[in-house]
Amino acid sequence: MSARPIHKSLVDLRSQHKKAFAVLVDPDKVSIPQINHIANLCNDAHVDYLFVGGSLMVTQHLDECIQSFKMNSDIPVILFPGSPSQVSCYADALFYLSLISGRNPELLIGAHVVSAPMVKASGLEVISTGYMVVDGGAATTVSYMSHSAPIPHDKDDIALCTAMAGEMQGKHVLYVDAGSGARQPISESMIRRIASNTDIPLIVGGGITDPEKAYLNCKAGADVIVVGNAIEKNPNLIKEIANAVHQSTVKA
Ligand code: 1GP
Repeated sequence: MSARPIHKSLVDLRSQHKKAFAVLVDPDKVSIPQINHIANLCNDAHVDYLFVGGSLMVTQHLDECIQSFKMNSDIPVILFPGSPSQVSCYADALFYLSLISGRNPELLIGAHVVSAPMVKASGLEVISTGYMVVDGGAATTVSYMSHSAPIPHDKDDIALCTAMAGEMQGKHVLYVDAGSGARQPISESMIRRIASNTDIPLIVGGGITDPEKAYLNCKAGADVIVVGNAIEKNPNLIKEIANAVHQSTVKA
């Protein structure tokens, strides 16, 4: 088996023209019975990844959340941390996020220096991630917390150059995010520009609320679609969006 199985699975998506669906869970917003229910829905829908993370982490049950999910599902769990403290050795991998769209040194390297010993000791698979926040039409938590302006929604060129820089810096993947609950998700034209000019896996999320948008994003070149907020409101969307994402592979 690959020494970095999760990273390999993401790279394989692009080379095999497959699309994946990731459900994002914020431990602050789910109880343990709810996470068990989500695990069952994810299993039924053949969800590809569970992303776990939140901007704040007010509650202390990150480990418990992941352990409960793992007791009910074999779906890989990847940490999507909002802060350096959000590390759990029960996950399979961690997005080591560098906010390359921002100009806050703390989120480019500072927090990484602080968390490096803890991350190393966790034994987690580390996925170096070029994290790009794009204006989603609402003041999202990530923009506020990061003290960074997002990339303007219609500036595909800036997004493309940022993505190219991330790739050339050696990031393993790109995560382009309009922010949780964004009013305007990432445009298909921005996804198309980035996907057709970079070769590393492209993860897209923020404000995706329906299967049609997920499908169109895949067609535009996203390799992984992430949905959190909409699923919190309507867990039945898990199956609908998973089907749309996987269908986009079939009709390549
Ligand atoms: C946010 O990309 C994720 O960081 C998902 O966004 O919660 O709007 O689906 P939503």
